[in-house]
Amino acid sequence: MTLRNILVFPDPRLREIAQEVKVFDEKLKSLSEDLLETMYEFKGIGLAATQIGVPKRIIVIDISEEKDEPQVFINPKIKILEEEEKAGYEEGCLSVPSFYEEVIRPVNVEISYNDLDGKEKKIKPAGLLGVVIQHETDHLDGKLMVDYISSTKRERIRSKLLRLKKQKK
Ligand code: QAP
Ligand code: CO
Repeated sequence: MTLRNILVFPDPRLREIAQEVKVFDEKLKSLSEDLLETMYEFKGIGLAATQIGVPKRIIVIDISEEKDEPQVFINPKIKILEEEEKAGYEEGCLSVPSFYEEVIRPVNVEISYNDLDGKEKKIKPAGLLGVVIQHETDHLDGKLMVDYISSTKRERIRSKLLRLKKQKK
């Protein structure tokens, strides 16, 4: 297992469209382990491969209290079952460190995905799990939580994070 670096907004690599996974091999398992290790290290509840600079359609999530329920979703696809009911959640993102913004998303969704062995699965996630899957799947399409807020707010976050990055160098 290897701890990976997490890209920070506005890194252009966060805007890439990730490629579908077609080969379910040991390399995929090892990459998923790296994602989980990196997510746990930085106290996250979700991480997408795009965030470590690997544009493949892989996301990992653990929303459990004890941090002992890792979940891996390969090639996740979201189907909105019902457009009317939406809910707001104060979201964070390891690629937008220390900023939290409310994002409104549909509540009733169905997720189709592959497991690590390539088996096709389908779930109807409840509550936070549905929110995090939607947030992480956005990353695979180059979309970020800051795209849901006003451009003024987004610009402010952008310049703050750029300034922090230059300070560190
Ligand atoms: C996505 O984000 C998410 O700013 C996962 O300083 C989170 O794990 C979707 C984190 C909440 C919906 C609701 C953020 C850790 C973790 C930070 C994360 C930070 C340390 C973010
Ligand atoms: Co994120």
